[in-house]
Amino acid sequence: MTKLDFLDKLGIEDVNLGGYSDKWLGSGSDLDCITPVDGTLIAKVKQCNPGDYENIMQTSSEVFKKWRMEPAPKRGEVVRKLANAFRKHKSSLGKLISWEMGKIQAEGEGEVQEMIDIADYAVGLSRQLYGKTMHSERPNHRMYEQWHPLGAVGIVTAFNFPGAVWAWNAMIAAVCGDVMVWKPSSKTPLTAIAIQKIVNEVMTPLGWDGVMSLLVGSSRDVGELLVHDRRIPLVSATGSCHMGRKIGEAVAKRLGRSLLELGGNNAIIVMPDSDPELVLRAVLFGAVGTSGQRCTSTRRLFLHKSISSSITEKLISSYSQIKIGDPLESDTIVGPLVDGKAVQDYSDALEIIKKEKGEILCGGNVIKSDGFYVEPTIVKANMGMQIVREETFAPILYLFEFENLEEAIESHNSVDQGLSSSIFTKDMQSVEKFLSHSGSDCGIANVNIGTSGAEIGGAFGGEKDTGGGREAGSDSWKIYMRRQTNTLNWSDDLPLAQGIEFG
Ligand code: UN1
Repeated sequence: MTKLDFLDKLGIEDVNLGGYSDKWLGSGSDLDCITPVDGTLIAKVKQCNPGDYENIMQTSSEVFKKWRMEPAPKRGEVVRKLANAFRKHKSSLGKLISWEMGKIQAEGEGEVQEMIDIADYAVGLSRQLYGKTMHSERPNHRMYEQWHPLGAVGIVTAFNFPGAVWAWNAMIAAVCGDVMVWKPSSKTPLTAIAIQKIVNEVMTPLGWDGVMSLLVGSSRDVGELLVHDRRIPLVSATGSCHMGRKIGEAVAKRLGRSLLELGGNNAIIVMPDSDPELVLRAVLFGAVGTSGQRCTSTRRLFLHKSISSSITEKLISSYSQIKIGDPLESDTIVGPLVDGKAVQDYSDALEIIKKEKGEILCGGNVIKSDGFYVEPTIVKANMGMQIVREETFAPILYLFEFENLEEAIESHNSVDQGLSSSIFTKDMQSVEKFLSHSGSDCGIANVNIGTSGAEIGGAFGGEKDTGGGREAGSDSWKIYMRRQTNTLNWSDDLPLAQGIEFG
């Protein structure tokens, strides 16, 4: 992989994908990289084998001993340099993401912005890894807690956010004093390599090689090793519920920690008093953005029956104007799906929809061309259909009608996943009902905002089969550290807690 023609074509000279001799590239078998834009082979990447894995783990374990002793604000300073490097390469990296996995350029660049945002956040966090001080029940004693670095973090990421989700984990874990080993999706190794090269540009001159390592390889060859490795106290994984369940079980078996951010089946509830313009824009971005391949994508739309037909008409009319095509063309709204398997999943879902008597209101076809394009689809459905309970990673939106909010919330919560949700209304009681203990059961619940496009400042993740993990902002950092409770006695006596007299 010395010269890649597509980089010239995209005009991104500052993305360096390196050569075979780079130490972070593997010595195992070749992985074919196919762009979904036109279905052509754009590169071959050397994958890591178990021997490479072992080398990486040994280096990481050694580097951890030094990195953990670096003061957290100094680690923050290193992350600040990474943020600047991401800024420098934002446009090119955004284009590469588009070319490798198919999201439109605006979203590709938005993803790099998300990497920059979380890095900036982590810089501030590096001075705010606070522990509590408690009042001891014993005289002249002091109690407090400290947060220490945890060790090596395994980061398993999906193709749909090939950079941002790594950054959510890596930037926070870095200021927490951890080292990390990243196994990206085998569908997006080039983005991972480009990011690792940027990391190396910053870290190598600072002497911090090995804090962040990359492991391009199959689940069978290296993913399994990572999941079962007791040297990795935390495995953070993003992907399907099926994959997450396997990882969660394996990590739990060795009493490790896992942070799981898995599938969603996200819905918007639209009340009669909502602003139809806002609803339309939010549904479009949520349902067809990233070609329906976000874990936060809007998959279900609950429409109050008084506004159902007018919103449905408007939606169908908007869908008919969507430009589908090359994600790097500025007027494209929907790029391709990631690969042929994703197109097959879309087709299979449509077959089931027809069998289950869902009514296809628009779309429903695979577009015959080079690349992996499908039509965004709207289906009139009911919650009795099995397919609406599944997360199909494609732009298929199911519509449901409801009469009252309680009924809508019940249907909304009746699926296995619990990631993101939203309501459109101006009525305070409806808002509070939706956000109350008996409202949305999701990790994310929005008002007059769609289900996707969360900011990094909040904790991101969801309940039930979504896995329960929280990444990015708020106090998500705590899972990347180990808590230690310290009790100090500065008296001349040894009083026991609970007033126990002993001996
Ligand atoms: C994902 O799809 O795994 O909230 C992450 C969003 C993005 C992140 C999605 N900020 O849609």
